[in-house]
Amino acid sequence: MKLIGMMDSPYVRRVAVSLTLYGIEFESQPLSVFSTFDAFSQQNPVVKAPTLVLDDGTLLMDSTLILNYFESVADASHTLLPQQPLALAEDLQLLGFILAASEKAVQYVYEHRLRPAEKQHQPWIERVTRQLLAACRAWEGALESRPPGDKADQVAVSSTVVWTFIQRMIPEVVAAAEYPLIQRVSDRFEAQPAFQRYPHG
Ligand SMILES: N[C@@H](CCC(=O)N[C@@H](CS)C(=O)NCC(=O)O)C(=O)O
Repeated sequence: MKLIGMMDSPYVRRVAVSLTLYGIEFESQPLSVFSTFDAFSQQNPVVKAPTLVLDDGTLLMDSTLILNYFESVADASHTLLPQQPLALAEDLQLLGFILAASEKAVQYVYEHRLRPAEKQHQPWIERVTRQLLAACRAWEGALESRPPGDKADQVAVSSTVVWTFIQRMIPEVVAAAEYPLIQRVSDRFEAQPAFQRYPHG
């Protein structure tokens, strides 16, 4: 099984860390969707990271779809989401905020790094920034009533890798001091072996 994509992507990293926690062996192939576009396209013509190639050649894309598959085949002691419907809905709500923050942060980065300065569209940047900060506020608020326990679950994984991505890429946009709970979760889990095995970058 091969996981294609670089660990500077919060989506690739959430899959790598989650697979490790599920106890699943895989080969990491750190191809870039930008600097190695052609090599990536030979693995997946759509060039989306993460791409996961199962041993029988089945190609899975999108971190949440990949994790859906492994969550459904994981044994009960290794699942990363709750089974009970109310607890599951609460976690999925929180993951929605985290993934929205991730998407908006990636859009912000692409707008600034991939577009020439004269083609950047300020109203779009302001819209994305507003959505990003709204998602971070909701994420911080949700962690207050649902702090992760000692064992890493999907909320802990996604919260940690997305926060590290945001703080490495655009700390000037999302001030860490305003989100102490998210920061605390990230500090705690980044020190754990599954996260250290696949560091950001
Ligand atoms: N919703 C997707 C987002 C994946 C995504 O946007 N990946 C970026 C890398 S961080 C990518 O493939 N960018 C290249 C492109 O979209 O062309 C997921 O959860 O996997």
